[in-house]
Amino acid sequence: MQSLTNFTQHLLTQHGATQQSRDLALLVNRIELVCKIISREVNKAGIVDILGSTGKLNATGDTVQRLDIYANELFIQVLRQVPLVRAIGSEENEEIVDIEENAATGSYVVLFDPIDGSSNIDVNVSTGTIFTIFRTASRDGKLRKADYLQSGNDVIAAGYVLYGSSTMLVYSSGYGVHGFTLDPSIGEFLLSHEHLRFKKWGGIYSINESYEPLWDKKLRSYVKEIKTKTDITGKPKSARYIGSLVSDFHRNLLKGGIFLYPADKKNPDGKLRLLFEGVPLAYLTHQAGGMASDGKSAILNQKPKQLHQRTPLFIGSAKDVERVEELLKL
Ligand code: P6P
Repeated sequence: MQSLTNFTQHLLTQHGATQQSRDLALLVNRIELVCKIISREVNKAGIVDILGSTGKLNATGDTVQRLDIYANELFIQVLRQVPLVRAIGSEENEEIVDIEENAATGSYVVLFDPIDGSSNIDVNVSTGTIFTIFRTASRDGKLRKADYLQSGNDVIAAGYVLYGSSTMLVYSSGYGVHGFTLDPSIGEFLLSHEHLRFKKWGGIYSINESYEPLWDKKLRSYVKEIKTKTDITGKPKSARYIGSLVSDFHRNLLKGGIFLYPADKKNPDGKLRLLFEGVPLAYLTHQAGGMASDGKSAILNQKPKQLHQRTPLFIGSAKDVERVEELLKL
């Protein structure tokens, strides 16, 4: 019998019908709506040039936009209509979106990367939406940096939607990590992977090895080690790197592994963004018994100074991340 547990039912069962759980149910329900539309559009790849302008006009005469801009605008349009949302941060927007009309009712900030890895869409490689929900720190209706430059320890909920062979919502609000698979025939995300956990040691490593000439020697020694030395799992790791963070992360979550995007000569602070990628995935990782580090300390403890701040990222099976930190600290 197919699971008929949808996100809202699962959340309210876990949290009880508290005010915060009802708020979260509404916020994630809106995120689900946008992601169902993105899923529909992503699956049109090949029929419509969804990364360029189609050159076609829609019903109201607007030129249909590139998908990642389209997704970004849709997220902002949908979320700003939720009175609970005080501000929105997007990887596509340089500045925070201050929703002044919600000053009296908004007590949440939603940060998202609308389509991480969108350049993969036109080669039919999976991509993902990543989101994080914070409560505002301010209580007087004003919006301050402290309301959105928050550390991962203050996350209320975070997750991603993976547009892959199926469309999956993977999310946590502090009670473990759970996966919901979209059944397009009924338009519902239904519980399919409850209590996802990282393996202590993973059999996979994910890193872009074309940058090896840019790495420092300690990182080189780690990658050499995992290709040869048998660690507690008894065998060297396999390389899997899709170039789409959510896909690499999701596979490693299900099968065990470590994803590495280090700082290097080209990206001295790393390439990935702390608030839009590092924090939400580190939150999920912590909830799933894994570890997430910038090479020196836990991602969750980082105090963001800018909205688009970058960070090195070592994330996944705890024992593997511990080993990287050990070697990088030598
Ligand atoms: P590189 C996609 O552009 C992205 O932000 C992540 O999804 C992905 O993990 C990473 O960049 C890939 O970067 O430098 O290996 O192409």
